[in-house]
Amino acid sequence: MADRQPLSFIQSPPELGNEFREDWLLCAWLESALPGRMLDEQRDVFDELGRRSGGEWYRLQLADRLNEPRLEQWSPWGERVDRIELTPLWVEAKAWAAEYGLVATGYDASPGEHARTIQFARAWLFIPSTDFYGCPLAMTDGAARILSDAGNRELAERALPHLLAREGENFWTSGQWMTETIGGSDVSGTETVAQQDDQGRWRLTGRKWFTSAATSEMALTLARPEGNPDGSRGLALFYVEPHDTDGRLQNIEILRLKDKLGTRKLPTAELWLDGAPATPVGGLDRGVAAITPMLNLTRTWNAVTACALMRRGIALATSYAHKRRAFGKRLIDQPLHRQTLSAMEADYAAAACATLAMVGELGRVEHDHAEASSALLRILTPTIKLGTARDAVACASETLECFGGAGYIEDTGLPQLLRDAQVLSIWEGTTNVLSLDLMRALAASGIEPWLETMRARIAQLDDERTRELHAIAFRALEQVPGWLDHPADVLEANARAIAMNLYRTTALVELSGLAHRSLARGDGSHGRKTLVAALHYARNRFSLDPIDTHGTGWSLTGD
Ligand code: MFK
Repeated sequence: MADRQPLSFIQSPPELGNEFREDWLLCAWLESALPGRMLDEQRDVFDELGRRSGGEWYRLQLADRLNEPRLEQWSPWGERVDRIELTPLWVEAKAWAAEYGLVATGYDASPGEHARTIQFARAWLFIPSTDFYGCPLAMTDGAARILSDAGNRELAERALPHLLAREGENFWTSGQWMTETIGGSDVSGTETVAQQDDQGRWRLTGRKWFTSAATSEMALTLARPEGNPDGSRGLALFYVEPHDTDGRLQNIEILRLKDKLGTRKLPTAELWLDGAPATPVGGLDRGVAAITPMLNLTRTWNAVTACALMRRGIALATSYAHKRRAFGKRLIDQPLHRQTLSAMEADYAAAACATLAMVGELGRVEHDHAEASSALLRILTPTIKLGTARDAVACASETLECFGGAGYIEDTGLPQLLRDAQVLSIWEGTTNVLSLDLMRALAASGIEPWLETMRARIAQLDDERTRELHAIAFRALEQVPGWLDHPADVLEANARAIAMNLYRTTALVELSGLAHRSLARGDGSHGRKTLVAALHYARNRFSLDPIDTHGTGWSLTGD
């Protein structure tokens, strides 16, 4: 047999560096948003997170690639046990999340309105190397918010010290059990029933169809107290601790783990509640309204995750472009490839600014309790969740393409980026569900909270260098009120186009604002880069979706 040909070519894989220092956009935002002393105090933690995320954690993630959580339903001796074995990285991620205060920092009093910016900047760096551990953290954050505000002292005293713990052994995560077979997005159809037993203890019976992070120590869930009316107002919000002190599930069966397209390290389960003990968090009705603080926070985490994954894809593609040679040149030296990477960077920069502005607003609302900020945040949350999710899917797809065939090969670790990103536009409300949510928010408050904020931001772009951005953003902004004058059926059919336009406009305004502030501060390096990204976004990516004003939209489906 002839000898095998010697290997003439081995491609160097992409590498990551310090993911904080290399994220110019995040650095620019933090320098502009945080008081100097506060940023200096945080810098070491950001730096350490950036180093671990691009180093040790990323290597662990690649080594863990083929592991998945496993459900063991029976003991060898016939006992029903329903134990979930987590992947090695997930087992460790809990302690890291506690140690870096990825939930607790958001509730710190000392940074005042900046607590959320600090928390989410840390999460930004943690998320891409930890296999969607951000999901339980998102729900934990939502549970902490609800229990902090609900006025149920007993539950708050029991759970909050764990949800906000900074040591792994004390730290609890929370589930959010909302989705049922009949319901999906329409939670009003929830079939789980709550009944009081002979001792007056509430017990829940029903099937929860999609419960993420099923290993959490507590969960918030919806059920209909017996005798309550149909619809979402007849639901109540309950607190559940799935395990007893011996670690056994309390009247809960794990029916199976979901076989998902992505986020496969995340143990998403189908549960049967068979009289599971539960405690009402507040009243015995209006459960959907009661759980919405959690929904709004998980949507915020969703947007942060979208940005963090975009950034990861760009970091890998950029590293590769400096190594890979084809047609006699490195990819980075080829004009079309450079342009492709720049477009991805501009999309990322815009998504990141919109998201970080929303996070800043969240911090102000929680700190100052200002009504105007809260109306603005109600508009921003669905808008930015839906826009960033769609941009993250597009960016992940483009990332794979930047690697050519290697991007399609599983053991590069790259395809996981695309599969994971796809969840972002589905979970926590699809694009359409969130567009309709935005319409409800606009019906309640009007467009003014958003319009006035954006107008004020655009007015600050009074510099020669940002004149073009001022003109484009102003034109986009001023056409919005006209759209909202249309009849309800036209508005509903156009809800997605309106939502995407609001997203793009917000993103452009916030990115332009960052460019302006960085330049005004004399931060030449960040200022120039941000300005180039804003101009690129405005000129090449900022095409407004048309609004169909002729009726309820056109249809090629149905009669
Ligand atoms: C890594 C990051 C990712 C994190 C992942 C975490 C994984 C979590 C796993 C899951 O649990 S996924 C489940 C996600 N499910 C959803 O996101 C549900 C999507 N459906 C909706 O959002 C619907 O719009 C909704 C269920 C809220 C509709 O409910 P209703 O009851 O049919 O509608 P209605 O009447 O509009 O809302 C009821 C009340 O809530 C109203 O208040 P009032 O009773 O005072 O009138 C609304 O104003 C209020 N409300 C609704 N959405 C709100 C809100 N309030 C504030 N913010 C909102 N977003």
